Amino acid sequence: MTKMGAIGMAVLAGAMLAASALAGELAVKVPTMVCDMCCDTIVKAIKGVEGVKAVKPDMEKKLMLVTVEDKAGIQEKIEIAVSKAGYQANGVKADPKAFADLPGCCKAKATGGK
Ligand SMILES: [Cu+2]
Repeated sequence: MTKMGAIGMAVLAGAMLAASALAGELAVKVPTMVCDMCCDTIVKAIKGVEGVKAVKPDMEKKLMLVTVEDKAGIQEKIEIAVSKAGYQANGVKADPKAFADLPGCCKAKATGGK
């Protein structure tokens, strides 16, 4: 690599680092997720939040790994979106009305695991 090439690469790496300073991954606990249907519903709800880039579910740990553009203030928005979809997110309980509309299988197991 030429000297100029090396400098160019360093500048590029620095710029990328600066741009992603606030970006990152959040782990959102969704303890009432029991099946693939729950999973789909929650993923869709989180994807609807502005600034969310990707959602990776972890069924076993009952977690949603959310990649965001900017971490500032977004966790709350995600928690509310999940709650409105009928599921608990971290310490935020599911919205009762949304929960009532969930398919029976998801509901029965969710209430059992209080
Ligand atoms: Cu379910």
